[in-house]
Amino acid sequence: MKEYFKNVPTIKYEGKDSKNPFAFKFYDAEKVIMGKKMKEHLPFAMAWWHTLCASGTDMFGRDTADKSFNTEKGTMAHAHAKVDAGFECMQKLGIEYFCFHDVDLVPEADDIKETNRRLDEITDHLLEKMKETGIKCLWGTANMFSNPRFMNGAGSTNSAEVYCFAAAQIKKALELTVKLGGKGYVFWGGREGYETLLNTDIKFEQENIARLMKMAVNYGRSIGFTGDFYIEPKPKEPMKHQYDFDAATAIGFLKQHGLDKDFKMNIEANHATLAGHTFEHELRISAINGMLGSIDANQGDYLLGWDTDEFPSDVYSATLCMYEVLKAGGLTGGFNFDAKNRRPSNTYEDMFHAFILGMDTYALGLIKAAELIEDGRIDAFIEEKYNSFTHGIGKKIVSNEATFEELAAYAEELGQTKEPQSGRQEYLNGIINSVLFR
Ligand code: XLS
Ligand code: NI
Ligand code: NI
Repeated sequence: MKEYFKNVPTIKYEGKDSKNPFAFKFYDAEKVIMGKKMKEHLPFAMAWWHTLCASGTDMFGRDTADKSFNTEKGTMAHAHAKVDAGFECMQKLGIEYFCFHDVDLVPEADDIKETNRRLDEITDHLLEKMKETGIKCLWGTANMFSNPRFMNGAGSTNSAEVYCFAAAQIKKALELTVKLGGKGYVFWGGREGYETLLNTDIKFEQENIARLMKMAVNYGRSIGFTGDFYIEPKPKEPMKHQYDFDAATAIGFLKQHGLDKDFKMNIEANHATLAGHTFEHELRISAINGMLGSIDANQGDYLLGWDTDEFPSDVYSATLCMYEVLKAGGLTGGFNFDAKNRRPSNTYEDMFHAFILGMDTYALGLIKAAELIEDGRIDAFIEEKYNSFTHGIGKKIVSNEATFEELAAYAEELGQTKEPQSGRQEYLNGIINSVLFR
């Protein structure tokens, strides 16, 4: 068996004092936290597209990283080499899942029938490697944004013909997800949105997207897909207005169209901040609606207005994320590193440094979030804050027994409220720091 990353050993946990660039400092897969192993709390996934396809090309320059894996790019030999390289990468890191778009796996042919044949061939290879290694599929998806035919959208397209190609791609991607035993199926609305109302019928487009999703659910269930469908909200890029702006918007859409029983959210950190929210806000909104499914673990750059898809290094953010995840009782999905190296970090070694950074950041986030929960001061503060609703008139309100007349009479009797209670934000921020940096 060919080894692609010869300079990189199997990555092991060595503890926080280790200076070995190829060791975990915090991610200790077997360590038990709040009754569960770290690797169970953190089912990490490798994103096929960033790890095995993206090579540093941007709007201003071509590839800086070599992802040819000693083959000619755009061939099936290359597609097969990516499978072997991808599994070597995951095995060396102890990553147990991967995520894919259809066209990450094989070069797209001119005829969809040939593309599908290639997909059958490559997924046979994938299945073999999965059996051999125990590595699993977290989720699959169809790329309905790269091909020029989708320039006006996929589910939101003006062309019935293009709509059929979108359906055909989803149908195939669902079949592949079932074949690979994927836990989820993602809809990220790459071109589902618009640039100007002057050429757009939003209502029509959104109804057509819902139709496509309904057909996908029906078909998926009919071929034995029992996992979750996910919407991955994003406010903009590539479109100026993306329909799945944020979790609240996507959840509203799903409820409106009766899709909420089959769908959950796949929340991406960088998309959250692009929407003007914190990552933890998006997680909380999903969780309180029973729709926290999976996470695209990355981070953005607050100085830049686009999806930079950086590997997570911000422990503060990872802690607040894991706080939400632990409080929600964990994810049904996992943590997909939808993240890529910076363009000048162009070697294989950099690839591994990036994953080590990301996995250590989430491990630290998990450790610290568990400590915050055990500390209990935040929970205690929130409980105390809403205390007035646990008895008397407050209790009547939340048990839906109060009337407007009664509440108004209560207010009139008091004449004036007591001093408003402090929100104590600075005190609470201090607690986070004291737990993070002890
Ligand atoms: C792009 C999205 C994409 C999805 C999968 O911004 O994050 O990578 O995760 O289509
Ligand atoms: Ni993204
Ligand atoms: Ni993503």
